[in-house]
Amino acid sequence: MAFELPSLPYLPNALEPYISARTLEFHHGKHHATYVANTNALTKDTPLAGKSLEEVIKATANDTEKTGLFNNAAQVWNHTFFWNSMKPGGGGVPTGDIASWINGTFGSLDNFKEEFKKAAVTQFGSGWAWLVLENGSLKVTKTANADTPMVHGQKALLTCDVWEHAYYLDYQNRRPDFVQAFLDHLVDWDAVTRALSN
Ligand code: MN3
Repeated sequence: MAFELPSLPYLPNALEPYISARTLEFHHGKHHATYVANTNALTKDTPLAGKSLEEVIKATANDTEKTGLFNNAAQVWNHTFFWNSMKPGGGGVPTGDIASWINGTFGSLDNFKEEFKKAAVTQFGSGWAWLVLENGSLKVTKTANADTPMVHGQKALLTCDVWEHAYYLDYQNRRPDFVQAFLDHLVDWDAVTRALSN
């Protein structure tokens, strides 16, 4: 069974003015779709056909002959997770256990946002900023290109795509402004809570 491009969990214009419909349509309909098509082409008629996306990612993570497949499969997963890290009317203040965890780990929500923003802005070139669970603790990380927490023994809780295609149409070179808008207006804290209990 081939992999399929998942639908966006909201309409393409739902995240405006922070992410335009034009950006989301290109990002989901072209970039994400291409990663899905490439993953299908590279697994077709191989022993990895029929495996889950997570299985394909873990099986290829340390195989230098499968870098192309790893990059595409991990990008499929990362993008689906990114769409689900956001919601219209997001941002704001988390509640419940995740709020206590954030405060206990980073001191305050503002400190967490500063640390996440720093990771996002200092990722040189393409990549991702993450909030992850590692050995029972919250941690802010960044990864390059398609790299993804699951191959580093971490559970992803939240991510922001900092490849230029994620923000260039709306923010040009102003990555810090995009990340600030993501944190202030788009983060779905309920999705973080769900990821934590998965
Ligand atoms: Mn992207």
